[in-house]
Amino acid sequence: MKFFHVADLHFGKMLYNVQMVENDQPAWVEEFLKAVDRYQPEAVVMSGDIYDRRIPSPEAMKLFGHLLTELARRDKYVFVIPGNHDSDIRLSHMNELLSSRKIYIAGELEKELMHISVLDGDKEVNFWLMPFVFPKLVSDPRVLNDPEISTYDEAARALLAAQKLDPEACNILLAHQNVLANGVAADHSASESIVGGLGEIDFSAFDRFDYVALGHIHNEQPVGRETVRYAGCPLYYDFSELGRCKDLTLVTVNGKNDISIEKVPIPLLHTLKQVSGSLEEILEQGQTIPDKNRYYIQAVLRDRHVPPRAMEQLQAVFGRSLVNVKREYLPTEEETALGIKHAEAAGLSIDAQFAGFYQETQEELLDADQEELILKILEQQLRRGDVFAANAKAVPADDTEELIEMLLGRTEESHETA
Ligand SMILES: [Mn+2]
Repeated sequence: MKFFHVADLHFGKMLYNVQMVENDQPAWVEEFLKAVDRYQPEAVVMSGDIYDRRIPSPEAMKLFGHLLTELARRDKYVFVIPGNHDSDIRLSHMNELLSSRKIYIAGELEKELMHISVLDGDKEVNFWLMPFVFPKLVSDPRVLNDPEISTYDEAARALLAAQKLDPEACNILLAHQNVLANGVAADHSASESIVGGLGEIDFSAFDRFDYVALGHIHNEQPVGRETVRYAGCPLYYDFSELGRCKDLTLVTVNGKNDISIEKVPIPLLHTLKQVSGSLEEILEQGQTIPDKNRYYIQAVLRDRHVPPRAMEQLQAVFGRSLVNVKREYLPTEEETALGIKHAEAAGLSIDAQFAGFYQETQEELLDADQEELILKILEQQLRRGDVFAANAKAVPADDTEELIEMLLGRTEESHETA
């Protein structure tokens, strides 16, 4: 039997100000369905992060609904697990109904993982659906009731050990975790919002499975062995993915010890392009790029001082393809010796640095209220004159509380690992 392994669809994700769900993601879905028609797999496996956020936008939900409907129309098995960006219940609440159409969506974690047996000739291929797990979830009385479990690795091993696998059958696992091989971390993209070193599980935890369809890391790659692998996110979600392969992963199960992996190209509406140099150099490069609307372009400005009207000039040349302008002034050795910090040298104000940091870690922009609060805190600090002091003191307690309250109120629904 054959199946497509996809992961980290992140329906509803934005690439800077571009709403991917308006063009790129629906275009990907149509191309994916074409590939399904062409390669005729029996199943499609989706290893988490279906949506970009726990409360998905209506457009993102419509798109996922369309994808499932079209796969059901083609009578395919569909196996889905929630990732750390998904709400397990929102994703799976119609599972019972959908399973009558061969669509299986794992929801809240239970001791016995959802598993589905598919007959391939006279052999059984079993799909095991492990939702995104973290230690507290697994050690909970309702799951393993084992307070000793404290790491992700322990949690995954204990949970998987509790499953009654048929060793004669071919066992496929869906998982959405940070998997590494013998201490070597997988190659990350910057679009994952994964805190380095957090949640690590060694690939040997999956030794009993013949193929492990992973999600979470956005760069496609095997981890430890060819048959433990990340499918990668289907589209370019960050400029750090420049040049990365976005081909589909097609898995063929010939037998328990005979699994082959094939990469299937899929056309994308846009690929990425980065242009860098001084403003003058970038504008010159811009003239030579044909068909700019096939790209999302990032301009990396390396001028010491940005010339006036730089943005206007860039937009005139690159048009709507320009999605981001980054300043990357590399300080001279002398400047470094003088202790001028990179960000300061690039001329970013502290609030802009914070906004950038927030956007990077939370995958959303500061709203007006938050921006105001940050400015207020900075203003107070400035009045105290210690923002730039080497031993800058803590933010005043009142503001800290207000900030924490606001962030908590806002991130109550946000995912587990940031
Ligand atoms: Mn993801």
